[in-house]
Amino acid sequence: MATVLYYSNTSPPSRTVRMVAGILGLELELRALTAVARDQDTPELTKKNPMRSVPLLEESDYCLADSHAIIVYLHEKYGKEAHAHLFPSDSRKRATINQRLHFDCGILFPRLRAVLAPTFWGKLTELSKSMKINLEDGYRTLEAYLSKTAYVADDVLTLADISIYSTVSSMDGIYPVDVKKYPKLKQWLLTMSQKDFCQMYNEPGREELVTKITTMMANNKHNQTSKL
Ligand SMILES: N[C@@H](CCC(=O)N[C@@H](CS)C(=O)NCC(=O)O)C(=O)O
Repeated sequence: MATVLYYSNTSPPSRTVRMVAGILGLELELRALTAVARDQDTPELTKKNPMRSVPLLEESDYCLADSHAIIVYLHEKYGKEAHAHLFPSDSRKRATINQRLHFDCGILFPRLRAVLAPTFWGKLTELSKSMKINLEDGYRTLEAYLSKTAYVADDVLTLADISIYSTVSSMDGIYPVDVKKYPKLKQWLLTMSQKDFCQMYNEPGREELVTKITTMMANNKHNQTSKL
């Protein structure tokens, strides 16, 4: 049975799923979509995923959306003993990882998306004050987590690091993490960026997204001033 992933390279949550699949040694049948062009809105895909988002996982007649739900499913289904630390069975450790995953899904990623969407629509020319405050607040929270443990939820790498890294490595390219204010976060970003699975499945898409966003902001500015 093939495990199909509808994804986009520039999409942070898509990269999360590819990183976890890579660690688990699971081969994915990849179907690339351009989310900005709304490739995911076809009737066929809308039926499979009413949220009309990427990533989307499909195994026979089973479909699952949302990277956070997908990585937990993949770990449960395909994880071996060597992968137990990524999502341990200890109730409190698992609860902390779940909290961090919800933090990424409900707070961090929407704050990045709030920058990406208006940029793609041709509206945003630079980060607003409130966008910067929201990104800073995310960095501050992560610095606090990383002051307690070496990784974001534990002293070892967990699913939470992989999920949060795809989001924050993209944020860092658009609004750099200040090493003086957030030294632990900066170090964690560096440590994560050197891992094989990040090099292989995150960094190329992250580069592409950051270049696209910074170029589009400059173009938006040019287009808006030339209309004046
Ligand atoms: N919480 C979701 C977020 C997915 C998401 O918003 N993906 C973006 C691409 S990065 C997308 O599909 N945007 C199109 C849309 O939401 O309509 C996840 O983790 O999978």
